Amino acid sequence: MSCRRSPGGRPAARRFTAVCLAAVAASGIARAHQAQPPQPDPAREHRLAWFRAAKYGLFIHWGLYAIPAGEWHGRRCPGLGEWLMNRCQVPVREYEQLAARFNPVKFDADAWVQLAQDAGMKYIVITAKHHDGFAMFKSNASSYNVVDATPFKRDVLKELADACARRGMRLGFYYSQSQDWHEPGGAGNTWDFGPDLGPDGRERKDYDGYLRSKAEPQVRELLTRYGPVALIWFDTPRSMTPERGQRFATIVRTLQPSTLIDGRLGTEGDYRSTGDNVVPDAASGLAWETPATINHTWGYRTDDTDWKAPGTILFKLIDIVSKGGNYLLNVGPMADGLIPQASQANLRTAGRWLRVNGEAVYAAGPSPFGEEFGEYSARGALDVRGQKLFLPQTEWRVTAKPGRLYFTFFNEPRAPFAIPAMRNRVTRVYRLADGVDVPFSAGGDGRTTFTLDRPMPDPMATVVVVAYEGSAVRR
Ligand code: FHN
Repeated sequence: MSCRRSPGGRPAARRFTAVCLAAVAASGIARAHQAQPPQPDPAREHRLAWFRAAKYGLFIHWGLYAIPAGEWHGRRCPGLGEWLMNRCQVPVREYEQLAARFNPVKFDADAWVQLAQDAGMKYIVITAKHHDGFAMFKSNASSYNVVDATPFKRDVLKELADACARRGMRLGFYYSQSQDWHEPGGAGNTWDFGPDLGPDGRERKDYDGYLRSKAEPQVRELLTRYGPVALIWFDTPRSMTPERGQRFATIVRTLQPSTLIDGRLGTEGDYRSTGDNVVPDAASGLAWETPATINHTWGYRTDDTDWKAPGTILFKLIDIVSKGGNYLLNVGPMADGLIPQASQANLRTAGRWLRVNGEAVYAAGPSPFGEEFGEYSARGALDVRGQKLFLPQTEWRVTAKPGRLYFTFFNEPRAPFAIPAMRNRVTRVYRLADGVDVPFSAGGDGRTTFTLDRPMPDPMATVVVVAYEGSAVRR
């Protein structure tokens, strides 16, 4: 992936690039394999139309790692649940025995889709194959899959695809194209198969053999057996040269030209993926997405119950939308097929808010202002990456539609609250939730003020709509 500054951006806008790139580096995606920034492309814009409107998606990390759930032979493995095999250096021959125990009899695809709908999410992305190499779908390319290797014998992706089709939910597949710890030629398993690269930096494994015999055929299977695929979410493009990345892109474009490619293939994708849980400090008009955890892991761990509260989820969603991005928020189902109840409850609470206030989110564009995001330290302080320290503000955010601005307050604003200067005449100010007018007055300095009732009608987040003349803000 790569992140590029928006042309002519204000100082805050310039922050998008640095934060994005640093986050990518931190998430283990080598700079050398960042994709080139997408060139203007009408076909891509057409593909992206639904994605830009959707704004909010459900990420699902589910696989064999849900069984150990962070613990191997009584020892807690540090880090992400889905990285257990790597972090505890579990040999393939041991780890693959988990398949014989995978029998999630409580898995109900319709219930998962219902959760996404209740949460107000517009697309789902599920791990078809994560770095452990286990496919959650029937595959002819490898018998290490949920149908052939488990007592469950059900094709999880097929059931989810059917439920999504029934319920009008878009479905995309996460596919770890590069790391595959089950295969001698895949990247990442150094404990069974030795280092990926020799001391001279050259590849030591038959990586292309793995790509051609497993990864590429499996991506073809995903694109031919499950109906329309909204997107393929590639990840950690180690050793993904542009030529290798292009092979995947060609498969996607040939089999399903409307399918989106995320920003982590290793060659140009359709949109930018930030680092995990990273939200840039500024807006961008280019399509982008933040993948994020609802606790601190993607795959289920019994010891991580630190769920983000509904108010936090809503702040992050609206913060991201006000900067032009999408929020792909993850849940980690358990080995029995259920999604932890507490995470469901928080998602549903946020979803109830969205049912009332969704107009401020879905298909909304970024803020025309930017000063509300925060500012650089006036004392010239540096952050941990040695870059100018950005001090974020989290009091309110703005999202936009033609002729309308949506001010979402997360704390009671000053009374009166002065909206940033704009030349358009404000015609009406009202609360989105109940349509009640909010008194406003135009100041001589071009700043309209309004006063919101106290206490704030919805303490979690209250949206005030500012209607104005014209379709775009003039400053
Ligand atoms: O290594 C993976 C990780 O397990 C998880 O899937 C995340 C989701 O964005 N991606 C990688 C790390 O960035």
